[in-house]
Amino acid sequence: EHSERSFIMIKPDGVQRQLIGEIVSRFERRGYKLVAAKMMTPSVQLAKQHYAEHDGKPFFESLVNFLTSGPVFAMVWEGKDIVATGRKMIGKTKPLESDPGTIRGDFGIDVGRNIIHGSDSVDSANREIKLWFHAEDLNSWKPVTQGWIYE
Ligand code: YYY
Ligand code: MG
Repeated sequence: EHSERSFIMIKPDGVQRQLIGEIVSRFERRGYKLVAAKMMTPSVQLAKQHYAEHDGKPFFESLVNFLTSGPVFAMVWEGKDIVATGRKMIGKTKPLESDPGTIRGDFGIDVGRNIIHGSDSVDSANREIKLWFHAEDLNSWKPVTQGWIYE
């Protein structure tokens, strides 16, 4: 119950701009549960696998270069409708469409420096979580606040 999970990753620009705390705080305050997190610099292979759907597109190479340019903060968040809600909290891909109040809309300007990634479907989430985390690093736990967040 309420066990949907999403892969959320603060990209190198978000880490450099010291937005980890701000972003983690937004998900915590919303009521979502952190089940895994790690800081790491992704390999080119991992970045290419992660963005495999964009292989061949004009921005693919610069996207992979950007993602591997420094540490990212990779996370798994859990809760009711986290995939769709996470995308709303992140904001749209196109800068002109990323509304104020969203992470991209509050902190970013350029599409190639858009601070954060979030899975776009439950299937993508499952694929990405497997790609970035070992199963034993996903923590199942019950926050004491649960009864005050879910009816
Ligand atoms: O899922 P989301 O990150 O919102 O966008 P995608 O269409 O999956 O593209 C992945 C990533 O690629 C995007 O976050 C920035 C980059 N990108 C780009 O640099 N230029 C584009 N025209 C489209 C996407
Ligand atoms: Mg995407």
